[in-house]
Amino acid sequence: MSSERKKILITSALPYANGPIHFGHVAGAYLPGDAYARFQRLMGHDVLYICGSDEYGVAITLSAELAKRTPQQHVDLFHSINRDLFEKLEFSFDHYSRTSWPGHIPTTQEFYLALARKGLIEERTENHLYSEQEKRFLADRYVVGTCPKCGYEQARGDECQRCASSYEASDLKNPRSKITQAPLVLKPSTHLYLLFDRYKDKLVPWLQSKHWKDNVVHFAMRYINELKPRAITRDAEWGVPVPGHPGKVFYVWFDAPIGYISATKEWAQKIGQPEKWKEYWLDPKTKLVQFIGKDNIPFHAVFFPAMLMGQDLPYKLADEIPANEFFLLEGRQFSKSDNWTIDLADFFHKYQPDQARYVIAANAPETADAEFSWKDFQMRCNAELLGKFGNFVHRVLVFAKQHCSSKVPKLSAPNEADTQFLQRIASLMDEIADSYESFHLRKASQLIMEMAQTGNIYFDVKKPWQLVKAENSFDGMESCIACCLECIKNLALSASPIIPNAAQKIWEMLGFSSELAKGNWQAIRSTPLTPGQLLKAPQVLFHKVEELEIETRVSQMGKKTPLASTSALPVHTPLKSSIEYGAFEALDLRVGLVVEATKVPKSSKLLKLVVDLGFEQRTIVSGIALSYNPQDLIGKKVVVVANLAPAKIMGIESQGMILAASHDSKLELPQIQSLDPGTVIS
Ligand code: B3M
Ligand code: ZN
Repeated sequence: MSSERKKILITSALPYANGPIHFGHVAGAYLPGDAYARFQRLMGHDVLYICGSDEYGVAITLSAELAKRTPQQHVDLFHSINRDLFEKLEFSFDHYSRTSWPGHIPTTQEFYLALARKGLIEERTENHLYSEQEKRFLADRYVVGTCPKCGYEQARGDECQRCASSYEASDLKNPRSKITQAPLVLKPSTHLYLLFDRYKDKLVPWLQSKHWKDNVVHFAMRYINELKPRAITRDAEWGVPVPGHPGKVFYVWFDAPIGYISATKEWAQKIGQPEKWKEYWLDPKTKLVQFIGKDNIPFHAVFFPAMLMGQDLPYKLADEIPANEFFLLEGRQFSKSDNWTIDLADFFHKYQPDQARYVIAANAPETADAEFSWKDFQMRCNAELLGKFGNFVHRVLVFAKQHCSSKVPKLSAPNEADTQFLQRIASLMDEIADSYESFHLRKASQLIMEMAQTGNIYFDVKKPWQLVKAENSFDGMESCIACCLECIKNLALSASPIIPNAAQKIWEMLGFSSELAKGNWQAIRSTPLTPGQLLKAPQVLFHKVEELEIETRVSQMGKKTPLASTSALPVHTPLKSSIEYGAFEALDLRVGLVVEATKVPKSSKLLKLVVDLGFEQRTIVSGIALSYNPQDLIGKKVVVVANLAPAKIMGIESQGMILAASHDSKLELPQIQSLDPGTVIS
C-alpha cells in the first residue's frame, strides 16, 4: 500500500429530512461511508467526510402539509432527528449540513447561471395542472384522478396503483387536488430545461474509464443512452429560487447534489477558512468518493457529473461511486407506513451502536440485496461479537492479570507456532486493509472475526494455563500471552472503523490513553506493545442479546404484516367506547405536590408517595418505581385522581391515583409547571 498522503473527499447521499433514517439507509450509503472514512483517517490520509439533510422537494412539502407543519418546521424536525441518530450510531462526519442553510442558495444559483451562459438551458412552455382554488400549480404527487387506462378513480398523479400503468398527470381524467379535492385545470407554464443530451459524448468515455461495479456502470449507461433535456424547475415556493423567474424553484434533484459542495463551503466557514472548500472540490488530485444506495445511481453517475462538466470552475467528478443494493428488514423493504420498521430511538435504549454497526457491516448489501433479521442480529451479537471477539479479549486479559501481574510480558522465546500465529495476523491485516480500501465491508468484518477465532484456537492449542505451572515453560507462557496481546491490538485497530467504541475500550485495556481513531494504521501495526506496559482491568465489551427479547420482536413483526399492509395506521391500543360528558365530569382531577416518596418493601414496581393537595395530604401507592427514583419525585407536581375510592395495595391504604402515560415498561408522568397543589384539572 502506498504511503503517499492523499486528499480524500467522502460524501454519503444527503438523506431527505422527511422522516427518520432506518437501517436500510444506514447499510446502503452511511455505514460503508463512515467505515471507509475512519479507515482512511487511520491510513494517515487527509479525509473530509461530508453529509447533510436534503430539505427541498415536493415529497417534503406534501408530507409537511399533511402533518400540518410548515416545510421549515418539518425539515427542522427531521434534520435534528436524523442528525441525532447519526450521532448515536457514532458517525464521524466532519460536517453535517442541510440544504436549507442560506449559503446553499447562491451556490445553486451560480451553478444554473454557468449552465445558462453556456447555452445549456432552454425555456419550454407546457400545460400543467393548476388549482384555481389554491392558486397554484400542483406537482404529480399532489394530484389524484381517474386512471386513463382502467378507470380507477383514486389513481395517483404519475402511476395507477391498481393497473400499474404510468402516464403524465395531465392525462388523468377528472384530476383533483389530493389535499382539498378541488378540481384542477390545465394551464400553460414555462419551465427551464437542462440540455443533458449535449453531454452524452463526454459522459460515455468518462464512465468507461472507470472500473466501477457492474451495477453502477450498466445502470448509468442505460440512462446515458436515453439522455434528453429535463426540466430543472418547478412551480413552488419551497426550494431554491430560480433567478429571474419569480414563483419558480429548482427541482430538488438539481439542487441536492450541489448540496455536497455548499455543505463543504459551510464546513470551511465553520473552521474559519472559507476558501478551503476549493482545496477539495477544485483540486484534480482530490479523490472524490460518493457513497449512495442504488436508487441514486443515475443522479450521481450521469446528471450531477453533467452539471459539473458544464461549470466554468474545474470541479472534481466522482472517482468512485460505491453504490450498494437494497437492505431489507426480515425479507421486505423497510416501510414506515406499513409499520415494517425498527424504531431506532427505541433500539438504542436496548442495544449498543457497535452491535448495530457490526451486524449491518457483516450483512452489507454489496453485490446483492441483503437483510437485517432479528435472529441473525442475535446470533451475530452473541456468537460472534461476544463468543469469538469479546471472549478472546476477555480470556487473555484475565489470564494476563492473574499470571503476568497485569503487564505486557516479554516475547522472549517465540517458537514456530508463535511466529506462524503472528504471520497469520499480519496477513489478515493486509487482507482487511485491502477490503476496506476496495469497499468490501462485509469481507472486512468476516476477516476480523477470523482473526479473533484464530486467536481463540491459538490460545486453546498453546494452553498457557499449563505452561504457567512449570518453571521451564514460564517464558513460553509469556511469549504466548505477548502474541495474544499483539493479536488483540490488531483486532482493535482493524475493527475500529466498524465498532469504534469497543475498539477504543480495548485500546485502553491494553494500557493506552490516546484516541485509537487518531492513531496510524501502519505505525500501530508495526510497533510491538512495550513489555512491562500496564494493562487495565478487562471490561465488558458487548451485551448479550436475550432469546426472549428477540422472540417478542419477531412475533410482533409477524403480527403487524397482514394488518399493516391494509392500513397505514400504526398498531395502537383500541379506543374504548364513548362516554357521556357526565361520566367525565364525575372525575375529580387535582394538581398534587409529591412531598415524600419511598419504595414499597418487597415490590419492584410500587412507590409509596405522600402527595399534598393544598388542603390535605394523601398517601398514594403508585406503580412507577421502574421509571422514577423516589428522590427524583420529591417536589414534582403530578395529576391525582382525587375522588377514587381508597384501596389497599400491599397492605397500604392508597387514597387516590396518579396519572401516567405508559408503553410496554416505559412510563412517563404528565408535567404541571406553575399551578398550585389542589388546582382542579378538567
Ligand atoms: N435525498 C434521496 C435519498 O435520500 C436523496 C439523495 C440526495 S443525494 C444528493 O435516497
Ligand atoms: Zn389504472
